[in-house]
Amino acid sequence: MSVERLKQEVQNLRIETEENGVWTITLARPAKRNALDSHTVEEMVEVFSKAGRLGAKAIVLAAEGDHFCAGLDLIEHHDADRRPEDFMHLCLRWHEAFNKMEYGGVPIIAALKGAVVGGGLELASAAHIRVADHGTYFALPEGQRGLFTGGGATIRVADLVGKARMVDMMLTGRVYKGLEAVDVGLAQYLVEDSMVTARELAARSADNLPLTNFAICSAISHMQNMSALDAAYAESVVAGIVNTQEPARARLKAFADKTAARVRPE
Ligand code: 1HE
Repeated sequence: MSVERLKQEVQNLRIETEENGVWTITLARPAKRNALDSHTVEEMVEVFSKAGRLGAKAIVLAAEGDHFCAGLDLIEHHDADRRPEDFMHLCLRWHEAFNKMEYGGVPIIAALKGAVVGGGLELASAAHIRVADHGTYFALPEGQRGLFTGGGATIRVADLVGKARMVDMMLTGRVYKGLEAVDVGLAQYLVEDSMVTARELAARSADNLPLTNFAICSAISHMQNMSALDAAYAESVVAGIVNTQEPARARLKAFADKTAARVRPE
């Protein structure tokens, strides 16, 4: 499968690739506020399974229209009148897509705007960096819709904001935005233009060695799932491989030669 073929295969996502290895994957159902229907979820499984192997060094996850993502396609869900096992299997496909993102080893930077709600927040929380603008707002309206989260919020959103805040968001429909959203951990950046900043962060990430990024964007998440003892062991194994990789030698030499950039506060 080539990148060009993948680009042609998807309908609800748009894929753009740049010379520096940065891909932009755009949710492209703005008329439906980028609500995630089952077809879009399948496209995400496909794209995020293949991006790393097809050369993506970093990914900007963007959205067409005024809103990042309105979550589960409520109209499809209403019309499908699903049985419990149907919805369980659908959730497992959401997990497949979002696990490919979180554990796939390619940095994903979400350029957020407008509504990042319900399953849209579950999607955003599977990215490695979240960039919000001043119009971005976060909520889990499942409680008010008679629903429950099914795309990993109980793990990833709870991880970002803590259990008490997540419960409050679901019980009361509380909406977070602006600096408060950053303070509680829903976004790491609050900027004028989330797309511009996400592209900058992606380009910067793509300059790292791919194996280093793989460890950052896969091993850390895996280690969070382990006991401290096992995580420390796994960390030593990953560091053994990453920290002795051949391409790192030139970077270490540059430091020793005093030609490499120093860490400065500006
Ligand atoms: C949708 C959806 C959707 C919009 N499914 N079609 N998610 C929610 O509860 C969010 C529901 N959506 C909203 O609250 C609002 O639509 C928005 C704040 C996102 C945007 O408002 P607005 O005024 O710009 O748009 P709108 O007029 O509400 O909707 C425009 C169209 O998008 C309209 O379709 P149209 O064919 O009548 O034009 C809407 O039906 C459609 N649309 N949101 C389907 N979500 C794995 S479990 C995950 C659990 C959940 O995610 S629960 C869902 C939570």
